[in-house]
Amino acid sequence: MRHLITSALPYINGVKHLGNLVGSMLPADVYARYLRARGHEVLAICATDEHGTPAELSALEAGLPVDEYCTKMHEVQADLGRRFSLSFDHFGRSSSPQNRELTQHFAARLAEHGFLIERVTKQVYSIDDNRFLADRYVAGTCPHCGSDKARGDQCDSCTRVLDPADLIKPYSTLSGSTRLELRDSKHLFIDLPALGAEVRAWIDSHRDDWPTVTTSIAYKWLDEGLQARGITRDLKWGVPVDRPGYEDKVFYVWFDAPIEYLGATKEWADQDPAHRDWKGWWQGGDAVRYTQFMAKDNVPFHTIIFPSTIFGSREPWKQPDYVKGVNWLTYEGGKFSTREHRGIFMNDALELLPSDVWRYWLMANTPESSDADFLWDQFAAQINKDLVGVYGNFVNRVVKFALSKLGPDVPAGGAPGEREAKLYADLDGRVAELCRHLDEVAFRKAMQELRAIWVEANTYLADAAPWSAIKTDRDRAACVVRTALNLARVLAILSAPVMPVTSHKILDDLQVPADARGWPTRPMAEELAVLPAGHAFVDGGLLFAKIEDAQVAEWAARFAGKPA
Ligand code: B3M
Ligand code: ZN
Repeated sequence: MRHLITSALPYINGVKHLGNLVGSMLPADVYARYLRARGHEVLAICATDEHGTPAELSALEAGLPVDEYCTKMHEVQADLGRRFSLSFDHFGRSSSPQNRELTQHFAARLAEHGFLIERVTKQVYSIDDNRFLADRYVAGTCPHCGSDKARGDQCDSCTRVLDPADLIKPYSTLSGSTRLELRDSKHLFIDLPALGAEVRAWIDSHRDDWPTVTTSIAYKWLDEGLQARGITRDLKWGVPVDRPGYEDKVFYVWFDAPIEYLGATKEWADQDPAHRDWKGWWQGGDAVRYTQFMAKDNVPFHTIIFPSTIFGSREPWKQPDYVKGVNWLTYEGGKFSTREHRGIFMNDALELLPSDVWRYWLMANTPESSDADFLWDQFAAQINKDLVGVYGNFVNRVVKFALSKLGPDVPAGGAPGEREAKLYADLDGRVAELCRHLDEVAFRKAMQELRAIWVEANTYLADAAPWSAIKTDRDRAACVVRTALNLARVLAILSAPVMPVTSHKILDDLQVPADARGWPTRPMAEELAVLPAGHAFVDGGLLFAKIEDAQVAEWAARFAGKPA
C-alpha cells in the first residue's frame, strides 16, 4: 500500500510548544515510521504555514522584512524538527512558487465551476497604519459588558462574538491610532452552501471509522448551516489574487495553507522530477491511502472548508481517507501560551532531556478521547517508571549481566524450555495487538501495549533469574541470557517508531546487522533466535537517566510563564 501522510502545518511565527507537537507533527511521524517499518511506501509531508497578518507582525517585531523573517523561522523549525527525529520526506514552505501556482489554480477551478462569489464588504482601514486591519487588530470597548479590551472579532471578558463596527472607541492595536474608517472592499467567497451536500455525504461515509472528535466537529458545522467564506484579504503578504480588480489583495492564509500539502509534494518532486511523481500521490485514487493529523481547532478546515475546495475544483484530487483529530494538551492545568511563554517549547525541551523521552511521554498521553494535562510530577513518575525502571532497566541489566558472567558474545547454552514457550506465546499475541492499534492510529492503546511488552520482558527475566541459575546450571543461565539479548533486539525494533534514537543505539550496541533490523513478522520462537551464539555485542551504557525531584522543581518554576 502507498501511504500519504500530512500533518497540520506549524505556523511560522515562532518555536512550537509540546501541545502543537503532539497534535500533528509527532503522531504523523510515529505513524510514518511504523508504516515504513512494515514495508509500505510512505510519503510524509509537512511545511511551515507562512502567510497572514501574524507573520507580518512577528516580522515587524523582529525588525525583518517578512520574507526574510519566514526564511529564518522556517530554518529554525526545520532544525527543531530534525532534532525531534521528525522524519518528513519533505518539510516545505507555503510561500513557495509551487504553492502560489496551485493556490491560483484552485481558485480558478472554483470560479470556472461557479463556486466563487464576489461581494463588497466593509473593512476597517487605519489611516495612520496605512493598511486594512484584520478584525482582531482592532480593539475598543465592548458594547455588551463594557470591557475596554474587546477585539474586533470577540470580547474575551464576556466571550461575545463581535464585529469591529460594534466597538465603542475603536483603535488600532498596531499603532494605537484612533483614525479608523470603514472602507468598501471587494472580496471573493467560496460558496460552501452549494458544496454542503457533497461534503455531508462524504462525512457520512466516514461516520463510523473516524475519531469522534473529528466527526462531531464536522457535523456541528454542517448542522449549524454553512455560510460562504471569504478567501481573499486586503494584505500584501500572501499568494496574490490573479484577477483584475484584486491587485492589492492576497488569498486568505487558510485558503492557501492546506493547498500547501499538494504544494509541498510538488516542491519535493521538483527536487528530483525524473523519479518523483507528485500527481501520482494526489491523484492516485484508491492505490493511495491518505491520513491527516491535526488538533481539533483545525478540524473544520480539514473536514469542511478544504474538502469543499477539492470537491469544487471538479478534479480528481484525493480527499483524506482518515482524519486523525486530537484534543488539547494542557500544561499544569492551563493553556500552553506562546505569548506568555507558558509551558514547554520544542527548543527548551531539547535542553532538558533527549527527544525520545518527550516523544514517549507525548505519545503515551496523546489527548485522543479527551484533553490531557502535562503535569511535571506525573511526567517524571512515568518516565522513571516506564523508561528508566522497565525498558531501560531490562536492556541495561541483561547486557551487563551477560558481559560480566558469560563473556563478550551471545552465549550458546541449553535449548529453550517451558518458560520460553510461554514468553513466545505472550509476545506473539501482544505484538499482534500493538500492530492492530498502530494500524488503527490508536496511540494511547499502542503505547500501553508497548509498555506491556517491556513489562513482559522484565517479568521473563525475573522469573528465569539467570543470576540464580548460573550458580547451579550454566547452560540454563546461558539460554536465558541468549533469549533476553534477542528480546532486547525485538524491543528496540518495536519501540523504534516512537523512540528512534534509543532503538538505533540499542541495535548498534548489539551489533545487529542491517538485514536483522526489520519489523518482527515471524513467530517469536524464530525472532528470538536471530542473534546466534557467538554474536558479539558491547555495553553502550545507561539508556535513560532518572529524573530527580530537584530537577522537576527547577523546571516547573522555569516554565510557569510570565505575563506577556
Ligand atoms: N497553521 C495551525 C495553527 O497555526 C495552522 C494549520 C494549517 S494546516 C493546513 O494553528
Ligand atoms: Zn464584552
